Amino acid sequence: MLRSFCLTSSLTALIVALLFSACQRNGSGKQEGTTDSLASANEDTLNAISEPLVTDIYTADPSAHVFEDKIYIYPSHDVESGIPQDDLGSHFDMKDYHVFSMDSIPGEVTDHGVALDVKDVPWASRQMWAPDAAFKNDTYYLYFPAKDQEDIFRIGVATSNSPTGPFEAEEQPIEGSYSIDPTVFEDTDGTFYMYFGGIWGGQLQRWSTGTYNPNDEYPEDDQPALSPKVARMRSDMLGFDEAVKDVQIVDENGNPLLAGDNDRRFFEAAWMHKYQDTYYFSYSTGDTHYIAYATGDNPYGPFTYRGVVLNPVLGWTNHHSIVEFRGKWYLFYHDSELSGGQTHLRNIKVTELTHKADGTIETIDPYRGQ
Ligand code: FUB
Repeated sequence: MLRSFCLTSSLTALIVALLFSACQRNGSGKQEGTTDSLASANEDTLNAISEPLVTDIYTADPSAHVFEDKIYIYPSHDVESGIPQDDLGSHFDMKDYHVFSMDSIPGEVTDHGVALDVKDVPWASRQMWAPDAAFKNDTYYLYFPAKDQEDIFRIGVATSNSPTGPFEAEEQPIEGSYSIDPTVFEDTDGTFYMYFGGIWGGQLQRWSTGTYNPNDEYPEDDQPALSPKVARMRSDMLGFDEAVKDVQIVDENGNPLLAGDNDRRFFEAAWMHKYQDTYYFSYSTGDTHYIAYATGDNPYGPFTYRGVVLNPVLGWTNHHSIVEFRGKWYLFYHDSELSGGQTHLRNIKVTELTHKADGTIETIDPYRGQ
């Protein structure tokens, strides 16, 4: 089914025409472009602000952390497995994770090889989607979503004594976990929280009653949007220390963002960072392709929508992390430059991010001339 792509940023008309107008809805709720056009448009007109960090394999969804005064990146490892597109996103058929490190930004990127393979996760069957990592108790924790034997997304945890792995997975997924895109945030008091969730292919809409319902049920457009989730982590970091809660994202009047507010409502790719005592909850708006952010005064929210961190990138998905390193703030993100725009074959990138004096974040255009 052809579907027009409502790109509201000001990419050049040529890029818009070539890259996006032929977008086809694929089953996962992701959209696929016409590869040939994308490849030639990419070569001729894409004027990206940053280069792919890794060029020999496809990488996406970069979660960056500073451990031992280095940057460590925990991305998805995109592969072409030949699985046709379907409504479940089955073609995002990732099988393992690699960890990368950088001594400086910019700087050389080291690939530390396979850190965890789906075949070594007892409960998981397929689709190793966007991961994250944390460090506590002299242990590194890798958090990752994957489908279980019933094809339900759960969130797993694996441990290592090194930031680069190899990681050993727990026998079972985290109790009470579901959906995708876990991110684990350490507050300044040392408490860790996991944020997670993603709609459409990420299955969050199947959990609105608290238990799994295999039917996709979405709120009406004039009803509050589905909320991302949060839970404080146990001190052993292997499970939740409390019942999972909704993360409320509200507008400037304190009203929840509505399901029909596609430019602003949560879709997937949660991330949390703290800057000058303010909590910044950022996320992808999915089918409108922004990385948006909302701020609050505590880790549970509510968070008030503030604007856009990153405008749409080449490809369908937009997914990021925000990290401070040696006094500067960076946005790690991805696009599909290397594959000429293929939705499921992406490459990670990094650029500097600016917090303005009024507490807002300067919106980043991933391509010059927008
Ligand atoms: O990489 C697979 C999925 O695509 C991620 O989990 C989403 O955030 C989107 O980037």
